[in-house]
Amino acid sequence: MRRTLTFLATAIIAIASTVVIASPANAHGYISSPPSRQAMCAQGRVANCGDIIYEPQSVEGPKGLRSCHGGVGRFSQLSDESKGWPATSVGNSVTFNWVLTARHATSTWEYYVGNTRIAVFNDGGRQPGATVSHNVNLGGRTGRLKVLAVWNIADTANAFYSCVDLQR
Ligand SMILES: [Cu+2]
Repeated sequence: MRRTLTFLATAIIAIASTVVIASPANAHGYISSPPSRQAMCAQGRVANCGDIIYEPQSVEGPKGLRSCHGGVGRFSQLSDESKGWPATSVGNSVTFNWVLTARHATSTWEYYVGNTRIAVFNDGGRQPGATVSHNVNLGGRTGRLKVLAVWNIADTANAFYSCVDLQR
C-alpha cells in the first residue's frame, strides 16, 4: 500500500511539473488588431493554418529574422503568400495593438515593410503592460502592404514575429 501511494505521488508530481514546464509555450504575444496573420488563423478567417490556431502568441524565433513565421517550422503557413490573407483597409497612420500573454522585458518593437524599417519604439528593457499600442506612419505607401512587426525581448536572444496585411 505504501509503495502504491509513493508511486501515485511520484506520478502526480511528474504530471504537475510537465504542466508547469509546458505553460511558457502559451506565454508571449502577437498583434490582435489590425488582425495579424496568426490572429486571422486563430479567428478562423483563414483556414488550414495548422498549430498556430491554438497559440497565436507563440511565433518566437531568434532576433534578426524577416519572416512571418519566425523560423518556426510548424508555423510555416504564416509565410505562405498563396493563402490569400485578408488585407485590412487603413489610412496612412495605423495603430497596431499587441496582446501580451507574458509581459517580457522589452528592448525594441520594430515595424518593417519589405526590408525597410518604417518604425521603431525603444522600451529600454522595461516591462510592458498586458496590451501595447503603437501608432505607425506608413510613409505614404499605397496598395497592398505586408507589415512585419518584431517584438525584441530584452533578456533573451529571441523575438516575437507578427505579420499584418494591409490595404491602403
Ligand atoms: Cu514568452
